[in-house]
Amino acid sequence: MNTAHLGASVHKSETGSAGVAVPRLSFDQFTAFGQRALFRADTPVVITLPDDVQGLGREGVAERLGEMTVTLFEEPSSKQNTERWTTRQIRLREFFEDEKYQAGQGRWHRIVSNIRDNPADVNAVLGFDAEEMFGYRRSLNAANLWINRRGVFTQSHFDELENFNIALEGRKRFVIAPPGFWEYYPRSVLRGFGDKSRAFDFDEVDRARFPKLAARLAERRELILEPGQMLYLPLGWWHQAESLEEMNINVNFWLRHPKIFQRPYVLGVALYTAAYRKLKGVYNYQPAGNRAESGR
Ligand SMILES: O=C(O)CCC(=O)C(=O)O
Repeated sequence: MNTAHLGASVHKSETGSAGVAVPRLSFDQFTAFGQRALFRADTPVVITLPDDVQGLGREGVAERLGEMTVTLFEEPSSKQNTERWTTRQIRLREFFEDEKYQAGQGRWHRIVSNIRDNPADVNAVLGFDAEEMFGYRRSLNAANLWINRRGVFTQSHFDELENFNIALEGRKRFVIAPPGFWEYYPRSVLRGFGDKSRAFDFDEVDRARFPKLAARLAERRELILEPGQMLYLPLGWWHQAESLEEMNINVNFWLRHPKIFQRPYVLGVALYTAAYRKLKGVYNYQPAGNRAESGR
């Protein structure tokens, strides 16, 4: 398989109202194709992990990492929320055990904790040697553990890094749209929201308010990521995610890549936002334990 093949399969599978279908690769196809070729193809792909890769679910994660200090994010449970997330450090066990972290109480809670400094834990949670595969320990890269309950929604945004997102427990629905900046109506760049759209939810877009979005969203991808699957989400692509199960556990790798220089708005927003977050003490995805309480 080559890059052109992936591109062609994307084009052929256009389906009108549901946007563009996402190519699916077996793990063997992914390794034959190669990570670098995937980065060049620059299109979202779902990869099925081999059957013998057994990642951990809730019980295994709680048993192995229960005493770990992780970062808990909190925000009002509204898809249209304009407030920053707040964060604090807790023991992971507390998240699993305390009912206040269940959905449905007006607040959304999620663990998003960068555990890149604990490669043995990353490998144990996933069931394979992720450092060998992704080289995530290089500077600026991240290996994040995501845990939350049903309904938690991540508003539309883009990241400045290549992304592999692996589902371990629970299904997550993603809506993904091609790179672009002004046509996505970014929120205030100066206030550190330049990576987020004023159209928070691409499923419910006010077409009169955001007319330029229609053309981009015609090319959107909609998919449900199932346990045992890995999503490749290219740098600069817009995305949102909604957790569909009582318990959702994912690990994602963010990997820096020179592609960022081809998307100057991504680079500009990333540099500004990193400086802004540092100045304001806003959360910046460093591994837990190295920083104090902060907000996003
Ligand atoms: O899982 C989520 O809620 C969001 C995931 C995401 O934004 C990412 O992997 O970059």
